[in-house]
Amino acid sequence: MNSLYNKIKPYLRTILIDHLVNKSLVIIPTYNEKENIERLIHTIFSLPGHLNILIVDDGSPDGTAFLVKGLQTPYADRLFILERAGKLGLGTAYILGFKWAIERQYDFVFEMDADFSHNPADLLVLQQACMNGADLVIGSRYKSGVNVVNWPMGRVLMSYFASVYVRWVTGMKIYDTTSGFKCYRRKVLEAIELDNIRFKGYAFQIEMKFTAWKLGFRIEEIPIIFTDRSEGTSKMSGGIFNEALWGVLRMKIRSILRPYKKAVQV
Ligand SMILES: Nc1nc2c(ncn2[C@@H]2O[C@H](COP(=O)(O)OP(=O)(O)O)[C@@H](O)[C@H]2O)c(=O)[nH]1
Ligand SMILES: [Mg+2]
Repeated sequence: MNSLYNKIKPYLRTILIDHLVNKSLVIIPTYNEKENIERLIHTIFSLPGHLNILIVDDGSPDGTAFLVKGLQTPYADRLFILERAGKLGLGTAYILGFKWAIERQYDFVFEMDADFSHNPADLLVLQQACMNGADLVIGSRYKSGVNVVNWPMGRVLMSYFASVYVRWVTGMKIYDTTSGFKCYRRKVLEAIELDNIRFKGYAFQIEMKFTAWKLGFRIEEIPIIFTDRSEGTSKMSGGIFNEALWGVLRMKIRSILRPYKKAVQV
């Protein structure tokens, strides 16, 4: 808790002031995260400021949604949950969450995993970068070296070279193109045609960044340390990797045939 405090200390004053005027929502998609979800919710709510949380659970058989609903009494009006009947994928879970956030006029909207791979204290670092003027802030594993802890070497190499490949195909100057730890200003989500976002897994993360970049939004990468989950199991599969491999090429070709209308004048 002490190191958490030291990390957020420099941001404390601005965060407390900004939280009086801004509304922030952390969207967390879950599928079988009973080992992590309660501790994560408590940790986020222990941060300074007034972050709200929206869980999008896909009918987790392990009862994740039940645990979340149990916390809605102590955290009334800060903790929300959307439930879908079955495992429909990360991408559509986020799209549902984004629409929910836009309807309720949240100013800052985060994407975050449920498994503590993303350090909750970094939420404040990402938000601060948004407050300093960025439209989309990415928590980046590859901005300064390779900051991944506890992943097998094969998975690190696959993820790193996937990012290199995406940079090469798309031309985006982003090091961590598949990162799922982000903070959006609402206007970015409003400008993206969410119903046209097609992909579900890692490719969803790429497509959101690519679209924001094509629309001319200001994107910033902040180095973070990503630590593999110590509880529960990964839900990512080979199919999701293939979607990214071929999907990026298709996405690039589509963008040439159907150019994006800039939301931002540069
Ligand atoms: N709602 C929902 N959440 C999902 C789905 N697949 C994965 N998740 C969540 O997405 C986050 C990232 O998944 P994870 O298994 O940790 O992927 P990895 O870190 O790439 O191995 C976690 O919070 C998962 O619970 C899904 O189909 N639906
Ligand atoms: Mg994970």
